[in-house]
Amino acid sequence: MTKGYKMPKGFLWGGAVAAHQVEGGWQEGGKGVSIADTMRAGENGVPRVEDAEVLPGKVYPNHWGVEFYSHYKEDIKLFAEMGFKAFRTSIAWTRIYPNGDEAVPNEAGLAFYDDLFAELHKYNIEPIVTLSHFEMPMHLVKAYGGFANRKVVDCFTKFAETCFRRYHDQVKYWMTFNEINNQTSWRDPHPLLQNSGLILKASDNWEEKMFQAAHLEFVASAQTVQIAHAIDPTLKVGDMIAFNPIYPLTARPEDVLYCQRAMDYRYYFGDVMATGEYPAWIKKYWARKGYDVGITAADEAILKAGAVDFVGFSYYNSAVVKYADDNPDLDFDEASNQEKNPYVPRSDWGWQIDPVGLRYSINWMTARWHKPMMIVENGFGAFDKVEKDGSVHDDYRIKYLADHLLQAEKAVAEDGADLIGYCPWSAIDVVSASTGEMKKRYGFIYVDADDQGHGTWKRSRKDSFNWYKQVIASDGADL
Ligand code: BGP
Repeated sequence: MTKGYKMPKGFLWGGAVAAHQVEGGWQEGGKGVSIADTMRAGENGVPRVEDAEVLPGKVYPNHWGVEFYSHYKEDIKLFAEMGFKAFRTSIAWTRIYPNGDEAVPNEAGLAFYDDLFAELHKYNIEPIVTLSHFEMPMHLVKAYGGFANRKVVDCFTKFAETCFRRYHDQVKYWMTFNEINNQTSWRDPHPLLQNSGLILKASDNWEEKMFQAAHLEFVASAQTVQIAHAIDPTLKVGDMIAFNPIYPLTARPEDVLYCQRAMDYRYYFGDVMATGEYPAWIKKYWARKGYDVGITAADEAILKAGAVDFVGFSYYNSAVVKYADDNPDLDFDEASNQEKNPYVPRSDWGWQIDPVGLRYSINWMTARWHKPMMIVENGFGAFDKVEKDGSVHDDYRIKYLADHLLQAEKAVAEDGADLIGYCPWSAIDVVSASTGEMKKRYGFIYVDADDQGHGTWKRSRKDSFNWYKQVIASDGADL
């Protein structure tokens, strides 16, 4: 249906995936073992600390993904058919540095991405690349403790530099760490392993460790921005923030104030990466808690000189908080972030569906960070049903995406936001990051495979495929 809005000329219409969720070929071409390779099917995705190994007899869905490693030409052809102008994926760190700390990169891994990017350019599709999407080499976790250790900052920046030198002619848009701020909602040690490579002991203060690791990721990211610009000033490096706006449950001033703190807490990551500085409140917070985050004067200079060029973000849902009377210090607790919003529906996985929240989020980020923005994930995880003739009527997905796109278009047309691209999750069905399952599907393209990795891997077009094709062809006018 035509709604009267259009995205501007040159807008990067595309789709997104991550290497570990699609590629498979986990031992092809000299690839090493990453954190994602230890993720088991159906066990809530993220590996348990004690199980962060590849054990015989267990099912590890990222070992095959959707076999993109061997099917990428066929898949890119389908992306081109939809009219993609951009495609977001990640480079599996373990293809380039199998252990993460080698002196020289792995040529076979580098060559794979040469071919992948060349294939995209054949169809004038712009690659958008995340450097770290939950894919740290397992060796860096075991040998150094992930981002608990400054050695890993050097390993990451070396990996980034290798990628920039090799691919700067092919790839202009880069992002450093996927959903870097998700660590605040993952108080359990396992997800911290997924994001920053930390394995925590029961005696550790998870929050202090999280702030310390995030700090080293900020330093790594800021150095990466500077390295990119030195190698090729035309490169654009962004952060990647998991953005779900938090609303106060009521207009009670305490609820509103607490909500403000919740937003500050979840999005200080974006503050540091966009402005190069920590906000004042967080330093007070650390002092009150007695945390030593280990920030040096040299680090502060690096952060200041390495602010990102754009803000990449994912948007799936919104959240609601309520102030508790026994919390005068406004300490943010993720448990307070689980209130149900009576005004919005929920998905089969309980995610609140809130298109208007996307417009609000874009405007919030614009006012706060003053950067160009790119939606690098937005989508609807659902059980898809394949009809006898092979078709998939995913009208629920079309509705979700159309409703969200309309709000993004309004943010541009009515509010003046500088939105440069839209890459919904996911370009093709992928293994779910939080559940390790295939049955939570997001793609425009159906892949015949189940949670155990059984199937023909045949690709087919869902109804949303044809819908998105028409959206792109009309620059977003025809939703
Ligand atoms: C984000 C991740 C993606 C992706 C998506 C959907 O958190 O960056 O990797 O998977 O969410 O989440 P899920 O697969 O858990 O439904």
